[in-house]
Amino acid sequence: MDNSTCAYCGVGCGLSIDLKKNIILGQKNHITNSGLICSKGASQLKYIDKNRVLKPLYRTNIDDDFEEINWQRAIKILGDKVKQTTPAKIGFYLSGQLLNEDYYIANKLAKGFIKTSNVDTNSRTCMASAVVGYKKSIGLDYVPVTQQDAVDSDLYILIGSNIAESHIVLSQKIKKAKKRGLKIVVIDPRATKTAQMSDLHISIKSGTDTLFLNAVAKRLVELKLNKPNIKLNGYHNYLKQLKNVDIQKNLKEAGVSENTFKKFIELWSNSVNIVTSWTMGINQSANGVASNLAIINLHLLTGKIFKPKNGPLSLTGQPNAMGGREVGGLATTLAVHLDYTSDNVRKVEQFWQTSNMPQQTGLTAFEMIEQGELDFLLTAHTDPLFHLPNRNLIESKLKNIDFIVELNSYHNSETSKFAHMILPASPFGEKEGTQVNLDRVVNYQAPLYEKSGESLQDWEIFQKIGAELGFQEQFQFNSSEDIFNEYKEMTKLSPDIDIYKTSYTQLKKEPFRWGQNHQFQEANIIFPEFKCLSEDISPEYPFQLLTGRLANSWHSETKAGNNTDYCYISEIDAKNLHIKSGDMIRVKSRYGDIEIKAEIDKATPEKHIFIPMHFRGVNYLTSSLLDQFSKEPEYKVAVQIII
Ligand SMILES: Nc1nc2c(c(=O)[nH]1)N[C@H]1C(S)=C(S)[C@@H](COP(=O)(O)OP(=O)(O)OC[C@H]3O[C@@H](n4cnc5c(=O)[nH]c(N)nc54)[C@H](O)[C@@H]3O)O[C@H]1N2
Ligand SMILES: Nc1nc2c(c(=O)[nH]1)N[C@H]1C(S)=C(S)[C@@H](COP(=O)(O)OP(=O)(O)OC[C@H]3O[C@@H](n4cnc5c(=O)[nH]c(N)nc54)[C@H](O)[C@@H]3O)O[C@H]1N2
Ligand code: SF4
Ligand SMILES: [Mo]
Repeated sequence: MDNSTCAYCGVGCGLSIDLKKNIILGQKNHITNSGLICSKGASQLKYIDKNRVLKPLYRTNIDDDFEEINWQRAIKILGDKVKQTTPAKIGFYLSGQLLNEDYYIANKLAKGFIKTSNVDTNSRTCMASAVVGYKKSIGLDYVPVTQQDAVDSDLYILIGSNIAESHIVLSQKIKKAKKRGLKIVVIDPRATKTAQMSDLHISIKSGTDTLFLNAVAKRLVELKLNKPNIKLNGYHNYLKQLKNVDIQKNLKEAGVSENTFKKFIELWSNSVNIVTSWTMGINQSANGVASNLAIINLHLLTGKIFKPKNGPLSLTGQPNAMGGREVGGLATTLAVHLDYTSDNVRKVEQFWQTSNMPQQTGLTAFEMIEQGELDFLLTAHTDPLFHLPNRNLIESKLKNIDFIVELNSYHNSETSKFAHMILPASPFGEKEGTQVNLDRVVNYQAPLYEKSGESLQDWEIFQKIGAELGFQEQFQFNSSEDIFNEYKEMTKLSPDIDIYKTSYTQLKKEPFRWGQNHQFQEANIIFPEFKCLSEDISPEYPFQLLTGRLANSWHSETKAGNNTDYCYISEIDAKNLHIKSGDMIRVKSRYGDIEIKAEIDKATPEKHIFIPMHFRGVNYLTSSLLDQFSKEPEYKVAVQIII
């Protein structure tokens, strides 16, 4: 049996793999999953050689077909393209699915040597609002709770988070905990599978969570339940602003009844230990950061934080979204949780033995492409054309980029339609490295097979590019472990990451949770202002579009999932519009339109349409609206249905 880690979601399950029998089981003694596993996790061996890119592919013009070329020629062409332009016109678009080692090398090459800070990741579309929320309130990008705390708490609140389909092993544990008395509240416009296992489902109007949460805060203060257990900067001012909150008005705007609100307040008041989790329903919003603050505030205000079984537990989606935050994969951090200050830049320059690094943050994911000024775009382990909002706009911008290179293991990504070069990356099973799950557990992912064809691990490709650009000396790593050793040394510069305490030898035996001894002395409590920026439904666009996940699919479905080409509408809307399950409909927004099969669904509320984000055309409908602080897209628009 080989031990490894699941390459799908942020839960971060340990795997026991029997290669002779070709089966994957949950690792029994693993700190996170204790033997549990979901169907995606158990079936990942079958994707290792399906539909693989096995050789470098190249074309001079995106209207031509790709031709196979050798590595040497590919890297020479790519290097020449980098040399022909300036750092400001170069962008690296990375992914929360890269391993730490791949991410670290990409960041070092781009920021340290190519000297561009335009290094961002698909995590911008995913949890950037949570990063900003934590940094503003507790001062650090640090998740101060674990999954086990949620399981052991008395009340688990899930806001905009459908763990029954997205964090399945966590949801299995929560289901079990419910049997011994754990209460569950789900706040989601849809009656999701998670809502179906809850004690209270609040079908909130999408985008209004800040209003609801501020109303809760005010009521808790009225009930004298404000008992902070840490020094709160700005507390006086916060309480003053809370006084102006009109509970009735907020509830009305959020579509929550007085009675439901009362039930929620009762559950909060009667629970000793409370954990709150949130995911895309909160983060992907023009008020994403505000709602993150509003959630964390409830815990700060009532002293339900920084102690076991309590606190705000943001759930990251991708397997190494956290690792990406930590190495510095966001354009807004330098490396190892260091922000861009001249002092920090100097420290990092010294560590990497380089000079003249960029002094400022770079372009974030959407901006990188929307601003349309790049000459060179590299994407690794992600498909921006599939996943960025306002696809018609993104397509028009991609067409103007002189050179796009994609690192992918599989054929047929949407971005590959606009790429000039595709470089073959070795996927899960053929690569080695580490990844960090949603509650700071560093796990080891084991190589199981030889690499196929001419594929290389992502970091090896970045290293080749580094050498071509003249940085052989700084990119001489012989193994993933070599890179990890340099990375862990670098974490000594970090304000909080103590990954330097572990090693490959130890990680192969058991995972390591970083930041165990971090002590918080104070936090900031900031009143979150709600801004009414989202598109509301109107007579012309009478349906609210929501997008999200299904249990057996993974994103663009190059791996798990199959043809998710349908949308959900409510029974009542189907009746009014004379739509039957299986009918083709046209869905149109102000930004684009698509054709899709309709399915009637009980979980979808009236005047809503739910399209699985796995449907590749989904982002023809979405808009360019971003949260102003985190630059995370909103992905929610008003649409019309045309029969
Ligand atoms: N099976 C599967 N699991 C996955 C993934 C996958 O592709 N497939 N992807 C992973 C990734 S990268 C991520 S980020 C996570 C995402 O995990 P989740 O965020 O749990 O997944 P979504 O389906 O996007 O769910 C978002 C929920 O928010 C609700 N929602 C929408 N708008 C609002 C709002 O304004 N307020 C509130 N309160 N709720 C709202 C939606 O109805 C939906 O149920 O899943 C991870 N796990
Ligand atoms: N409308 C809407 N849009 C969304 C969302 C939503 O909820 N609604 N969610 C957003 C979120 S949270 C996320 S995380 C994104 C996800 O969006 P993406 O990151 O674009 O989705 P994936 O399909 O996971 O893309 C991963 C790519 O990496 C490739 N790959 C697999 N293994 C390897 C490897 O080892 N190396 C390399 N180099 N490549 C590999 C896969 O073939 C695939 O093309 O979508 C975002 N977009
Ligand atoms: S819950 Fe997530 S990490 Fe665990 S097996 Fe399923 S997909 Fe993998
Ligand atoms: Mo995500």
